[in-house]
Amino acid sequence: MTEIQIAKLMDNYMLSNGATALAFDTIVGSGKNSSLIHSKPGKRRIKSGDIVQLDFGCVVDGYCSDTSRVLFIDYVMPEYKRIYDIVLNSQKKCMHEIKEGMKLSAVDELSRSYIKKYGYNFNHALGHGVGKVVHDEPVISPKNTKDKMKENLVFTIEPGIYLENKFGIRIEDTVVFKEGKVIPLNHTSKKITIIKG
Ligand SMILES: [Mn+2]
Repeated sequence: MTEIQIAKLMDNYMLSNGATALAFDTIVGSGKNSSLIHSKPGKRRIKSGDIVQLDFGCVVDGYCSDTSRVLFIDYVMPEYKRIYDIVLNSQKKCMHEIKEGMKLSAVDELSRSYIKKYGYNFNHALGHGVGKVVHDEPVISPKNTKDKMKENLVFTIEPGIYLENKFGIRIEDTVVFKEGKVIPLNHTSKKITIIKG
């Protein structure tokens, strides 16, 4: 299959299961294309050993969702698994350690500092508010020292690692902050997922 075919399958699934619209153009980046943050699905065909980055969201009852996952085709290269675990653990660390009143720059730092420990970084924000528009205020980035974590904030946590011309991995959930806890609003598995090619 090509990246475009995968994107079309996902779009049709969302629109056939209650979504009234897509929240943004679905991203499907396979192989090297996964290293591009806003990879537009193209004609590249999925191959054995590939990594496939998906970033997708839709609109239900006027509100947007935003989720990123990666899939592995047939097997997982050890380097992919190593990077995957760093990204996932940085996201988990952030989810567990967020506290009410924390500056959003500090929220970004929870995840980013974990990734930096391994010698990597990512040149986008850790996340953003989500509502009637998918990229809503506030932004959760090193620059946002003004806004703070507060009750009922709906936002994304989307750390990633991108190795130029090789591959990239981003894991993203839309979550809500409630009574001091981060509650994921999407429940897609984050276990290493291998698809038979
Ligand atoms: Mn996002």
